[in-house]
Amino acid sequence: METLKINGMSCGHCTSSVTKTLEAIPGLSQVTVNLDKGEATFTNSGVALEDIRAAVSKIGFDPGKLT
Ligand SMILES: [Cu+2]
Repeated sequence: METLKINGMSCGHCTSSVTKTLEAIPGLSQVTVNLDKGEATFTNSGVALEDIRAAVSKIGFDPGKLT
C-alpha cells in the first residue's frame, strides 16, 4: 500500500471525488480516502507518482508527498 497526502478535502463529496478519480486510474486498486487525515491509500501496480498527482490536481485538490 502507498499513502498520498491530499490537501484541500473538506467534506464527503471531496473524498468521493478523489476516490473515484483514483479508482479510474488503471493500476490503482483498493483505494481508500481518509478525510480526517487528508490521505489516500491504495495498492499501486506500476503507476507513476506524477500521473497520480496530476489526476488529483486536475480535479482541484493539492496532492502532497507519498508517506
Ligand atoms: Cu467537499
